[in-house]
Amino acid sequence: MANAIYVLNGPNLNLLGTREPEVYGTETLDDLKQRCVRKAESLGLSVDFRQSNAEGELVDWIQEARTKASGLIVNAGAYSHTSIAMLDALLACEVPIVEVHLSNIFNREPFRHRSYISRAAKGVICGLGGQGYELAIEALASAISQAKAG
Ligand code: CA2
Repeated sequence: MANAIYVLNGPNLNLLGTREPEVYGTETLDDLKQRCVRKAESLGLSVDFRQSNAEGELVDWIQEARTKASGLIVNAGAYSHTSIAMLDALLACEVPIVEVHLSNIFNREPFRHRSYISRAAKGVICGLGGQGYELAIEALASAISQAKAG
């Protein structure tokens, strides 16, 4: 897929829209996917949107993105706060990376304040719900076109 942006979602994000709307909003994962597809299309890009509850599968997809994607958006869910394996895979991935969280991880429990994977990200967006994914796509579109120009 030329100019594809991979959007990788981690554990439990398949439950969006079913519980905890005060934290995660009312949009389902499929709603988020539609938002991303529309935003990417408006910028001449395409999106490969995926979710997994398995850390190893997410690592495999990050490795795949190294050669198949022009940019990567990752909401690693709770693995953000635990996974050095995902960090290592992201550090090996030479495409621009934006980390997104629906909730503001800094006004929640202290264990959510640290994300291991932020070290590999060009930028981090949190607390803006689904809009954060759209902003991440805009940021990647700029990074991709700058890389092409340079
Ligand atoms: O705010 C985010 O996007 C998070 O990445 C979501 C993770 C959480 O562990 C991170 O600290 C922050 C949890 C996703 C769980 O999503 C659910 C959605 C609806 C119902 C239950 C869980």
